[in-house]
Amino acid sequence: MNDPESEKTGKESQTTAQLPAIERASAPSAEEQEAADAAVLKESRRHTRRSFVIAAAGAAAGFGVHQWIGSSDVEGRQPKPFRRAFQTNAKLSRAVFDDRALAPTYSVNRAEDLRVNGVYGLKMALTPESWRLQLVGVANAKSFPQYTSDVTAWEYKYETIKTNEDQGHDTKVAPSADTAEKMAPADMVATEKIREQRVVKMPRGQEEAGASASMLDPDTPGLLLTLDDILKLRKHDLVTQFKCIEGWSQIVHWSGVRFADLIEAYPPARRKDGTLPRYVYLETPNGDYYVGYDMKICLHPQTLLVTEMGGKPLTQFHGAPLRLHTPTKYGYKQIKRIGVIAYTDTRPDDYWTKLGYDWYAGL
Ligand SMILES: Nc1nc2c(c(=O)[nH]1)N[C@H]1C(S)=C(S)[C@@H](COP(=O)(O)O)O[C@H]1N2
Ligand SMILES: [Mo]
Repeated sequence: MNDPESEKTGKESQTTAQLPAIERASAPSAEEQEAADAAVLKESRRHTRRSFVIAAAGAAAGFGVHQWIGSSDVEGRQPKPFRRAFQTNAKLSRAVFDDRALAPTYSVNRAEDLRVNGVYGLKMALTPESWRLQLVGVANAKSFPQYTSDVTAWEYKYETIKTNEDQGHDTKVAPSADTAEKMAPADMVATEKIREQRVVKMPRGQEEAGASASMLDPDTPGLLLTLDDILKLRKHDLVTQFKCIEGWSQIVHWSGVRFADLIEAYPPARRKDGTLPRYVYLETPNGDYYVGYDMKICLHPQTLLVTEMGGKPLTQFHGAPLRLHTPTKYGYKQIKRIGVIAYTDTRPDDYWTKLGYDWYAGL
């Protein structure tokens, strides 16, 4: 992590990776690019979720065509030119992306506190002891002590206090230190007795993108893992850059376990030809936020199931007790508060893809 080589690579990438690497119709001049960058950053600070799309579209197409994009037809939620640029980018990244290539890492003293951005599926505080990981598609699942004939029957408990107003993707709003403190898992445990808790089977699809098409059927067998089960895997630290498609990035110190180690400990049932299933589907408890991944990305050595950030346990809004980090994908694929991991051969649904964003979201 402290090796000067990777530190050097890191710096280089930092100067070039401020904004999403999106294909442009014609390359803007450095000046135009700078103006566009400034405009996007300003927009993303100033506006609420509605302008998330528009601000990003400005960045995609370059400064000056913003108006035209704003008035063009909308496919899904995404203006057409943006969508086209994205499709080209996806093809490109599939063609050139080496799955084993490592993202730059940084020395830990450069790590910052990550801002909070996006609280879909996190609005109610989850009672920590009620957390389980529903793991589906495991080979010989019945041979594990955590086996259950229906993982979907697991009941998550929530604090009855509603924890947060809808922050959407308004990057200017972060919970006050006070709120964040109140939501810290340790605190939730301490005040447990004086707080009402209840089991909530929340109705699905309450958030903007609607219900996931990949939700598990009732009576899906699998494993119910506890956080202790996860923490038995080898601890792994990583300091990488986290990039949000809204145009900001931060260096973050992550700790947790490698996704690859979970897959090794609880291997997927193989296909008839002996190969691994192609995809992995993840969702929050009760399914309000969900992402789909290629198995290959989950096996990438820098793809982590994160339990700590900056050396401290994850807070509620950062996805306690378990979130995903991969430096190979934009933030919107990095799901917070994982409730389900399912190995599958069907390409999974994905929250932001439903709203017009690229499924791969590759960096
Ligand atoms: N459950 C959940 N996970 C989520 C989101 C969300 O709204 N809900 N937003 C995503 C997006 S767009 C970003 S940029 C990151 C932000 O993570 P942070 O709040 O820890 O900075 O979380 C990602 N994972
Ligand atoms: Mo994001």
